[in-house]
Amino acid sequence: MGVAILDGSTVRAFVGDEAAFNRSIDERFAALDLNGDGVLSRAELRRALETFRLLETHFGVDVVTPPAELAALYNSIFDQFDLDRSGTVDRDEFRAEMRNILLAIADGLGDSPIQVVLEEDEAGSNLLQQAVDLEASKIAAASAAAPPLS
Ligand SMILES: [Ca+2]
Repeated sequence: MGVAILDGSTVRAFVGDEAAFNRSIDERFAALDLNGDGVLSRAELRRALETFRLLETHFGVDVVTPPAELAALYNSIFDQFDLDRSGTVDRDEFRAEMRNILLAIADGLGDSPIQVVLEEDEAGSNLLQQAVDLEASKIAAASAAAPPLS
């Protein structure tokens, strides 16, 4: 767990780095596909959303959502992922919707940096944490390549 400064460009750069983004999303997908059939069921996706804690928390602040409302939210989110209405979410659908979600988060953040508390989940791969790490590694690489401006 740590604290990071995050704005929309951090998240957008992460989504825009297709190799890093797809690797991260594919790892997440594999971890969520509990029965290994190559697609996410409604229950598997719900578990995923609970892991992300996007609905229960708003940037680290716990909010209470009534269970019936949560169930409706999870159903509508599943329908958003399941683009071809097959009843399951495949890897491409998962990548596409995760990209949309992260870009929506980026738009929400805009240019105003916020301080966020990042918690390591069991996979050690919090997506916002990865966005921060990717930016930090690029800054480190850039400052190693050129002397700092002063
Ligand atoms: Ca599955």
